[in-house]
Amino acid sequence: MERHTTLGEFIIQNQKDFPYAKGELSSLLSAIRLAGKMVNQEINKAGLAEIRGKAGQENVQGESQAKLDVLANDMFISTLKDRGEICGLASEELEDFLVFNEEKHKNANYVVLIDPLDGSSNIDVDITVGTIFSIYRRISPVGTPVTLEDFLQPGINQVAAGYLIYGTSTMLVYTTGNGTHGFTFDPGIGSFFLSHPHMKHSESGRIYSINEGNYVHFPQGIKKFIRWTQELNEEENRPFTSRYIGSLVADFHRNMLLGGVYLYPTGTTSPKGKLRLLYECNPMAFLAEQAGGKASDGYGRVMERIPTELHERAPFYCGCKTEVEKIEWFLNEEKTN
Ligand code: P6P
Repeated sequence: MERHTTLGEFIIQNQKDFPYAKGELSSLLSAIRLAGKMVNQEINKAGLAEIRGKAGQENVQGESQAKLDVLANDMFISTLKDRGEICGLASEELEDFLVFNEEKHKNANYVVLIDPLDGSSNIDVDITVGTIFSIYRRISPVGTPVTLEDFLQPGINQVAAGYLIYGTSTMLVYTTGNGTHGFTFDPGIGSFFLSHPHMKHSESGRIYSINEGNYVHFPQGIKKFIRWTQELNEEENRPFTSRYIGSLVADFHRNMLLGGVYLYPTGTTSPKGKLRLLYECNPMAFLAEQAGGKASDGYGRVMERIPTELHERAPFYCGCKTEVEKIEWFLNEEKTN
């Protein structure tokens, strides 16, 4: 049986793909890999250790934090800070960004934005959760303290993005702009092995993922799209199948493998959408586009939105190109009527 390539070997083999790489991005990805293994270990024993349930505090989003949210956040911050490749980090769990300005960080070129544990409300009920990360080159001068502008870059500036999915198996999926590749963790060996090279969205799919409990709050265009998916049309392979896990990483990963589209529209409870542009939309959009899919805010490429604040939200439609374009069509039809 052919031996699979490890994540470390893959990164080195593709070192040339990293812009301006002097091994920094490789080292940064290996730090993320290490932190992912540590979080994975904690998640797998959540039911045993006293790390389930609420941490008794709220994050900047006003959401009550699970103990594992805090644990995962701390693990990624300490592991990434340990390396000298990043000069700052922003986390969905923290109000403000962190400045890393020890001696070892003074020549650092990169910043990381992270959602340390996405879908964490699912942990106590043993449903798949994930970590999402996004990496940019700093735009402020090297050697100076990182600034807010380094984090408020459009998604098109990302140099790398990815997620860890803690599911029936644990995987790390990432892109540096040369395709989207998936690595499966072998706990017996303690390494990630290349299991899904060049992951691809099919042109069209027949799964739609949305929380239909919010139907009354959806824009008319989204209501029309949902009704469209439910009409009988054998030629267009309809009706669709509804699959919604309540964990973006899990829904995204299944839709990329099986063909589908994920929707989180605006609504009265979330007038700008619920998902965070910097920590969720942009990294998943980068991965989707690199896999031949599409990621839209309903009217345009979500990665072209210019962020104005760290925790801003955006409507998010992501997956197979055909269905994302159908959603845009319905929303634009509503706009022009
Ligand atoms: P709702 C998790 O909080 C998350 O950000 C995504 O992972 C998930 O898809 C969505 O929110 C679930 O939101 O409102 O359907 O519970």
